[in-house]
Amino acid sequence: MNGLNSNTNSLDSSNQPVMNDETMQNLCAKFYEFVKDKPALDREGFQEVMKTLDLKVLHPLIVERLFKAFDKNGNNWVEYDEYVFGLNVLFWGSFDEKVRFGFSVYDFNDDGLVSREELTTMLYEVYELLFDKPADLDRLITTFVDLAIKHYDTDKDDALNFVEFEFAANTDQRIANFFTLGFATDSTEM
Ligand SMILES: [Ca+2]
Ligand SMILES: [Ca+2]
Ligand SMILES: [Ca+2]
Repeated sequence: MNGLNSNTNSLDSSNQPVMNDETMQNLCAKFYEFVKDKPALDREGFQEVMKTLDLKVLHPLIVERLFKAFDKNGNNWVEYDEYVFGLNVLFWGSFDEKVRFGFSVYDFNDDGLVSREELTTMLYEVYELLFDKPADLDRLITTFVDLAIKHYDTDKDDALNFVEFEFAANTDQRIANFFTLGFATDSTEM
């Protein structure tokens, strides 16, 4: 894997999670297997679901952030409708829906901004979700974050609000890949 090069202009976009109709139907059918005897999916069950997807490395923070993004009513359970909705957004949502979903994953203190720290922390996790870990990951992430803030933080608060985040994803294919956790690249909407 090439990953980010020194000027972050040639992000290789392979290794996105793969999903087809059959996998999606299986996942929907298996909801109650993952739920077991509980009322809905808890974090443990949700992690089991995520393990069935073709993702490289799933760090606990990513699982937690995805769980939060799926749990739209915030009751700490992922119910069937949230589960199907979340999977549909991830795999068949419009590009905009995936960016919005990605923003909710990255903004982990839910203050409506993706801070430099949040961006850095999430990029480490997302990088390993999508790519093999290069030796110089620290440098790649630092460079990427610096460039993303420099180019897209238009109001200069050292953070990306949703408009800035969305604009970055719409403008730069590499950023789109990261901001949508790799789920947008297969989209027919692109
Ligand atoms: Ca819920
Ligand atoms: Ca935030
Ligand atoms: Ca900003």
